[in-house]
Amino acid sequence: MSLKKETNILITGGAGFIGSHVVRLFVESFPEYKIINLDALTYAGNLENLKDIENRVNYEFIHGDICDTELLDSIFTEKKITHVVHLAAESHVDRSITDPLAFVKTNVIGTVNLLQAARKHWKEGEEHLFYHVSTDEVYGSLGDEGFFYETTAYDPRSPYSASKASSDHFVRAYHHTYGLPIVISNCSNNYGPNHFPEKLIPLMINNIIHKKSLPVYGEGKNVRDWLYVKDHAEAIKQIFLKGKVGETYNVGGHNEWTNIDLVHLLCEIMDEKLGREQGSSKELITFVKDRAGHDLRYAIDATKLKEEIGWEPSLQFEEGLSLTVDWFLENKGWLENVTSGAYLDYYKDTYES
Ligand code: NAD
Ligand code: TDX
Repeated sequence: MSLKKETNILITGGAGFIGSHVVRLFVESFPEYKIINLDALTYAGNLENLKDIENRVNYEFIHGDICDTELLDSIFTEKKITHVVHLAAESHVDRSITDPLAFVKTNVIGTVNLLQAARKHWKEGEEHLFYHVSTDEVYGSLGDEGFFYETTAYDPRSPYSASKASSDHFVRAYHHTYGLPIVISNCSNNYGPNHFPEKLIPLMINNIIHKKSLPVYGEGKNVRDWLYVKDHAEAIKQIFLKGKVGETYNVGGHNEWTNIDLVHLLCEIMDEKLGREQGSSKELITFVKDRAGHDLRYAIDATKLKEEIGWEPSLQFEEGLSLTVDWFLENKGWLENVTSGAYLDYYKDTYES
């Protein structure tokens, strides 16, 4: 895609984990384009994540909800939005089990609201793109072998993945029915700086720091395919620039770990970095009740992305994990801010006995 001068990119969910890395990369990569970040600042949104770029001339933040159709209409009109990179979502599987409707609201209805705004404001023949960022969880759960391909049939099993699958279907439906120029990517588990400490890796880092128990669901044998968040952001940029309209691209790290092996590795890295006796953090591991409907294994085949776009992960997992632990140890204030207030209330009700 060749971008014209008048390019105004609306990034939704830009104050969240992945969104903040995408916003930063786009602001720095495209100084001639305007980057507008729309975020409702839910518990997961945090403007601290973007402190370093908040005063850039090509960046603007709008505090608002993708469920607010009037706001979307005014943003498309006033900011002359030409492209959308849509990341705003409720993103935590465990929360979707306790409150599925919140996921329907933002992930399904919010996405359709954005599609409607794009459909209303964009005319045929103009240069536009609606880029929808999605997850590998839409494909369901794998056994011990095999991979998710772009052609794998959807089989979502949690309220979260069902809501993301639904949003993917709506995005494709708007392409087929109304000719909206869209692209979708489905990515595996991300990790890295600014990851909210409700997800496995940052939760374990936070608990190791505070010598709290490390809750491993079931027997810890579930497998996830981990990708460093900056590699995902780079994939999104490359797909934004070179992806074919109407296509789907899988993004993954070719980096499968059982949860228990991953937690062991994290304990070893942190014992070393914190100057603790090797093995002391592993003693904090506690096997707890399994997640309801817990998907066994995710693994992405990202060959299409490599062959057609030329993207590959840049970091080895041990290196990425070490960088991530360093970031959390250097940003204890960030961790303390996000683990106060509502976070504590949520965890009191959910995990702590
Ligand atoms: P996150 O929970 O860290 O951030 C979500 C952001 O969206 C927050 O800033 C939040 O304030 C904002 N938001 C939520 N509801 C909103 C609403 N109604 N209106 C406007 N903003 C709203 O999520 P994340 O992990 O950064 O995930 C970003 C996207 O990437 C999601 O669409 C998710 O499904 C997808 N994804 C995530 C992963 C992962 O491993 N985290 C992997 C693949 C795909
Ligand atoms: O305390 C925990 N103990 C534990 O054993 C937590 C929080 C998780 N787990 C397990 C469940 C999963 O098998 O670790 C694995 C990873 O869990 P999460 O970090 O919650 O991620 P997951 O459920 O795999 O979903 C993530 O990847 C795909 C993101 O949260 C989604 O937004 C993304 O789409």
